[in-house]
Amino acid sequence: MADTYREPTTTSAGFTRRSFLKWSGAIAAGAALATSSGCGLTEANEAQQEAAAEGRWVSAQCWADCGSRGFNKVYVKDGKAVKMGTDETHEDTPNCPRVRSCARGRAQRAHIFGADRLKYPMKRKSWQPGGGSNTNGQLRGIDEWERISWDEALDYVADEIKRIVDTYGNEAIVVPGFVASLFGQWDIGRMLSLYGGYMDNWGACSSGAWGSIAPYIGLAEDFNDRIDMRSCDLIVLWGSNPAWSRAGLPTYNYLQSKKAGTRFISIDIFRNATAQALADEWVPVRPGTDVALALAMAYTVLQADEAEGGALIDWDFLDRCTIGFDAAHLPDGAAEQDNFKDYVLGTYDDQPKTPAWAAEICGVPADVIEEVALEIARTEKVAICMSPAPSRTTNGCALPQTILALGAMCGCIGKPGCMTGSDAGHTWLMEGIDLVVGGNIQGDPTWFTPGAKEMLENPIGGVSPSRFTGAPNGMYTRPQAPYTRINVNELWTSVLEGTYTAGKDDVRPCKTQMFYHTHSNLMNQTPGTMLAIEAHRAVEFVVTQNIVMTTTAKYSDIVLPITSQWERVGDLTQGYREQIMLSSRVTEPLFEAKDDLWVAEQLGQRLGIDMDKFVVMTPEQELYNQLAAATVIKEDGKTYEPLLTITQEDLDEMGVEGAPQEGKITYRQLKENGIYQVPRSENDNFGHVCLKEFRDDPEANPLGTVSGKLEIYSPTLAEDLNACGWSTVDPLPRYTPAIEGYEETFADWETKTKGEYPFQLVSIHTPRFAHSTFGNVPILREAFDHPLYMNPMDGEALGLKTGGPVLVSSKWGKVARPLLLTDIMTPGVLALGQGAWVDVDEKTGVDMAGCVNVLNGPNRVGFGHQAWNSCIVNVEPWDGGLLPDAQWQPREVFKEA
Ligand SMILES: Nc1nc2c(c(=O)[nH]1)N[C@H]1C(S)=C(S)[C@@H](COP(=O)(O)OP(=O)(O)OC[C@H]3O[C@@H](n4cnc5c(=O)[nH]c(N)nc54)[C@H](O)[C@@H]3O)O[C@H]1N2
Ligand SMILES: Nc1nc2c(c(=O)[nH]1)N[C@H]1C(S)=C(S)[C@@H](COP(=O)(O)OP(=O)(O)OC[C@H]3O[C@@H](n4cnc5c(=O)[nH]c(N)nc54)[C@H](O)[C@@H]3O)O[C@H]1N2
Ligand SMILES: [Mo]
Repeated sequence: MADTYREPTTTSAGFTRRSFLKWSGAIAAGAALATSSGCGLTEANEAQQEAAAEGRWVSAQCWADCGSRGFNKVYVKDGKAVKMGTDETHEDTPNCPRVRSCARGRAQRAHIFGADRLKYPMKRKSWQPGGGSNTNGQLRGIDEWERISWDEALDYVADEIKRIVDTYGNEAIVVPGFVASLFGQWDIGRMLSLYGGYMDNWGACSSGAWGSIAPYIGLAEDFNDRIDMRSCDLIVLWGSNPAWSRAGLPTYNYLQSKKAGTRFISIDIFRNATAQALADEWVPVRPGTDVALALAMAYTVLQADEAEGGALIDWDFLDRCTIGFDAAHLPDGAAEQDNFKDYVLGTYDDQPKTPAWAAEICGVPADVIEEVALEIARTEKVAICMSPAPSRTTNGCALPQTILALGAMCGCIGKPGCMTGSDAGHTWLMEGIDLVVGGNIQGDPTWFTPGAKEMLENPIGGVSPSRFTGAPNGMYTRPQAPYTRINVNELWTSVLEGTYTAGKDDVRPCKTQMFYHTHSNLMNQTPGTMLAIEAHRAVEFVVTQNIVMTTTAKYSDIVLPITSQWERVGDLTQGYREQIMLSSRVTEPLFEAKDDLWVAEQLGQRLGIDMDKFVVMTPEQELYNQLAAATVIKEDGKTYEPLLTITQEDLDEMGVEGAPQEGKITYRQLKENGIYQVPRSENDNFGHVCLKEFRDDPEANPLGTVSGKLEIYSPTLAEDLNACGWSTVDPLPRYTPAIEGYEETFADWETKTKGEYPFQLVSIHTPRFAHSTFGNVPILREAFDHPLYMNPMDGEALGLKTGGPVLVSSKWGKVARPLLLTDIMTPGVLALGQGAWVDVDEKTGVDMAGCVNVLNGPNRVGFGHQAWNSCIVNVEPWDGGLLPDAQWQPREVFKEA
C-alpha cells in the first residue's frame, strides 16, 4: 500500500504558518462572541477545541454528489491534515441528530492527498493542435504524457477553442455533464457563453423518468416531514436503499419510525442493506417490471373493494382530487375506454391485470401481490416511498402515474402518516420548505441562491425554462423547441453516427469536434462507455480539468489540475432542510492546481472576451454575499429572518464589501462550529405533510398540472413525451416491456427459452463510490468490495463460485469482476455498483475495473432519461486473471517534483 497512499501533508504545498495563525486567531476571537442557539451548543464545541489544543479542527467540505450532505471536520496540526472528525456540536438525539460523516467523507483526506492527484498541466505526447492527422486521436487513453506549463496549456486550449469555433461553429464544442448547463455555468460554461456558446446536453440521470414526469401529473418529488413519518403504520420502501445511497440521517430517521412501531416492506431487486436493517418483509421483484406489479395490486384492491361494497378504496379522494381513474373522471375529449380502472380490469383489451398476469412478468407470486396490496389498502397510515431507480428503466415513464393511481386509491396521499411518491434520489430534497436557506446545494445546483453568480445565457440552446416550473432545470424537462441540445444518450452516438435527435421527425447533423470536461466524468458515468471511448478517439480535441486522473482525463489531450474544495476560500452548503454548513480552507492549493474560475478567466482573456461580464465578484465576495443572504425560519414556520450577525470586524477580516447585519447567530459561531442546525421538536411549526392543503381543498389549492388535479391520465404528458421523438404513448400509463428488460432475456417467451443475454443487470449506488468520485481511493477499495452480485441458484446452474472471476458481457461491452453469490439477490437478476474507473485491456477489449456503463447501452427513450436499470447480460467464467481492486496502482502520471 505504501505506493498508493502518500502521508497527508500540506507542508510541501504550503498551508503556511502565517495563514494558519491568522486563521486560528480569528477563531479564538470568535469563540468569545458566540451565543448559543440552534442545535449547536457552543460549549460542546469549545470543549472539543480545547481538547485539541495543539491543532485546530477545520470544517471541511465533502463535495461529492451523493446527496447525503454529511459533515466533516479535519484536524490540522503543524500544517498537516492529521485526522477526520464529524459533528460534535451538540448531543445526538432523534429530534436533533448530529449530522454524521460517512466512510467516503472521512476518506477525503486520502482522496485529496492521494498519489494520483493531478499535479501539473499535461499534454498528450502524440497530439498536436490544428486538427486533422495532427490529433492522433486513436492514441487517446494509451498515449504518454508530457508535463507542460500553465501558459502553454492555456494557449493550447484557447487556440483550439478559437480554431474549432472558426472552422465548425460553436456547436462543435460540447461540455458534457448531467448538470453541465448549471455546473458548467459556474466557470467554463459561463466563459463559453460569452464566446458564442457551446453545445449542451440534456436528459435526466438521478431522477430517471420521475423527475420529468412528476410536474405533469402533480406528484411532486416530496415526502412528509421526518417527524411525521414516525406516525406511519406501514412504510413501503419501493426500490429504495438509503442505508447505502443516503449516508447518514435518512436511515436514522427511518429507524425512529421503526422504534415507534412502523412496519416496513421492501420491494426491491435485492434484499438491500436498508431492508436488512428495517424490513419486516422483502418482496423480490424483477427490474423494470414494477408497473406490472403495481397494476396487479390495483386490480386486487379493485376486486376487494367491490366485494366490500366500495368501502376499501378512497373514492372520495379520487373523485375530488384526481383525473383519469375511471370513465366518469376523464377530461373532455378523452375516449371513454382510456381510463385506469377499465385498463386494470381489462374491460376493453381482454387482459385483466390480475396477479397471475403480473406474476409471470415481475416474478412476485400472485398470492404475495394480493397480500401486499391488501395490506396497503387496509392499513390506515401508509407511506409508499420509491426512489427513482425503478424509473431509471427503458419503460420507466409509466411508473409515476401507476404509483400515483395506487397511492391515491389506497388513501396514501395528503394525510399525516400517508404519502406516495419519489425521493428524487436525494433524500435532502424531501419534506417541504427549507428551514434554513443559503449557499450552494452541492451536487445539484438547480437552486440558485441569492448572492451567487448569475447564470449567463448560452446562445446555443439558451437557458431552458421547464414547461411547468419556469425554473432553470433543463436537466429534467425537455425545453420547448427550437431545441439545440444533444440528449445525453446520444452524446457519443451523435459523433459516431453524425446526427442527433432534436425532436420528433427532427434529426440534425452533429458537429461535435471537441469535448470540454469539467465537473463530471461522463465517459465513465453515461451508458455506452465503449462508444464514449470511440467517440473521443474520433474528435479533434479533448480537454479535462479535474482534481484526479479520471477516465475523461485519461482520454484527453490536455489535462488541467484543479484545486479541491479544501484548497479554496470555503463554501456555504445547505444540508438536509434543517442544516447549513460553512466549510473553510484546509490547505493552500496543492502542486500547481488552480481554481476553475482562474482557468476560465485566463482562457477568456486569451479569447478576447469582455471579462467584466464574466467575473462579477471574487470568490471571497461571493461567499460573503451568500452568508449575508442566508435566512432561517422563524418559530411561526412561515417567515424567515437573516441567519447571521456579521460585524464590521468580520467584513474586514473577510476582505469584502458589505454592511454589518443582525441575525440569529453570529458569523463567527457558524465559522467555528461549521454547522448550524434548526432545532426540532414533536409539535413544532416545521412539520410538513405533502399535498395536505390540496387534499383538504383542491379548488382553493390547485396543483400546477393542466387540470389542477393529480393526473393519472395526462394528455400534455403524452404529447410532450412523444414530441421528444422516441415514444408513442397515450395519456394513460400502460405496462410496456422494457428495451433490454426481462422479456428480452428470452429467445422464445412462450417456451421460456433463454436467449444470448439471459440475465437482467441493475446498477446500484454502493458505499465505495459517490459515482466515479472516490473510485481511485485505496482505503475505500479495501473497505468495500465491488463484485457482481448473483443468486446462488444461478451460480450453481453455471458452475460458478463466489470469488471466482467472471466475464459479464452485453451487446455494448465486457467487464471482468469477482463474483459474489448471495441469496439477497433475486434469481435471474444481477447487480453491479456504478462508479468504477473504466480500465480497458486494449488486447482483449475487456474492462478490468467493472465500470457498469461498459455494459449499459444508451437506449433512447421517453424524456431522454438514462435507463441504466434496463440491461441484459451474459455471465461466464473468466480465466484472464484479475488483480484484487485494492492492489491496483494509482494513476500517478508525474511524481512530486
Ligand atoms: N454511496 C452512494 N450514495 C449515493 C450515490 C453514490 O454514487 N454513492 N449517488 C447519489 C445520487 S446522485 C443519486 S441520484 C442517488 C441514487 O439513489 P437511488 O435512486 O435510490 O438509486 P439506488 O440506490 O441505486 O437504488 C435504490 C434501490 O432501487 C433498487 N432498484 C433498482 N432497480 C429497480 C427496479 O427496477 N425495481 C425495483 N423495485 N427496485 C429497483 C436497487 O436495488 C436499490 O435497492 O444516490 C445518491 N447516493
Ligand atoms: N450505470 C450507471 N451509471 C450512472 C448511474 C447509475 O445508476 N448507473 N448513476 C448516475 C447518477 S444518478 C449520477 S448523478 C451521475 C454522476 O456522474 P458525474 O456527474 O460524472 O459524477 P462523478 O463521477 O462524481 O464525477 C464528478 C467529477 O467532477 C469532479 N469535480 C468535483 N468538483 C470539481 C470542481 O470543483 N472542479 C472540477 N473541474 N471538477 C470537479 C470530480 O473530481 C469528478 O471527477 O452518474 C450516473 N451514472
Ligand atoms: Mo444522481
